[in-house]
Amino acid sequence: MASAALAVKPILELDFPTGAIPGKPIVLSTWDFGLKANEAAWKILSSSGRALDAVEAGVKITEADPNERSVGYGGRPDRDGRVTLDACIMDDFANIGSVAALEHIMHPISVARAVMEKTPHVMLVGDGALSFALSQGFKKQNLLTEPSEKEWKEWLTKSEYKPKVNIENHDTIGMIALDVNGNLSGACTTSGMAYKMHGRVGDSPIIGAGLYVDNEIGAATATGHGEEVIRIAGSHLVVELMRQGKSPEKACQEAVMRIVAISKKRNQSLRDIQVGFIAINKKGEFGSYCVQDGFSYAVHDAKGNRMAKPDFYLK
Ligand code: SD4
Repeated sequence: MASAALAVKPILELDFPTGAIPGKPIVLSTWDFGLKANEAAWKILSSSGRALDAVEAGVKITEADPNERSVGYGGRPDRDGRVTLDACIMDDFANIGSVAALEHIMHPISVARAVMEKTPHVMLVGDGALSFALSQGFKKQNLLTEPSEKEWKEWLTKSEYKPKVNIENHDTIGMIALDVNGNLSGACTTSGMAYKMHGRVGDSPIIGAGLYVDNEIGAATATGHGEEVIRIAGSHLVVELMRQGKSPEKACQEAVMRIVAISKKRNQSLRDIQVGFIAINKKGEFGSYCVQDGFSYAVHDAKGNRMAKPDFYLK
């Protein structure tokens, strides 16, 4: 019996990197650009790397892609034609770093990580964030691409700020990962809502709103209308709901239901709002929920890299 069992290659060795158990490692990220980003993160996770390194490497792919008219380079500008970027990162030791309204830098997530690792602070904004980035060797670049500039000029003819659900607010990559050692980290990066007021900051660089990680419990990140996510301290809420025993999906759903309840109180039309949360817990279970149809996320685990569609409130 014993020798026959030994002859069979253990399933863990077949399907998972050394030391891994089912559910670990795993990486989740928002929207379909998450698929490419997950590939980069998976390279690190599947060779037993840290979740922190994986999420940074993952979202950098989206930041550098000029065809993603949403995150980093090529992102839609604010109403003054300026591409201003928000990003934050959080690791398993509750180390945090963030930048907001940062201009001219291709990889705000790496600047956020430098804030986390090299300064006594957790958040730098605007010119201060730019000066810090330059002092760290990041290069100043023009991030406004021709197609984004053209669209902005067309927008200017009416100058109506009514972000189109799932399009102009399809602006963020949030990524959360659990590594083979069972440690969690997350990253979130965006050019924010298209045609926002100059200086507007969304949820994405705000720890607790756009991203939260508690290495004992789980991690969550958000996409969509940042104002609504901030109003409920969304990602922190999702993690706290998981702490209370909710599954990742139920936790995301309950957070969305807060947004629903608040929007009713504030007489806000829910049809004009999209918010999606994604979450993983410490066991590697994952889930998501959003206000309305149109949001999807990418999951990469030992079974491969694929898109998943969450359930939503507005049917
Ligand atoms: C923001 N939450 O700046 C971001 C935008 C976004 O999908 O996520 N869009 O409010």
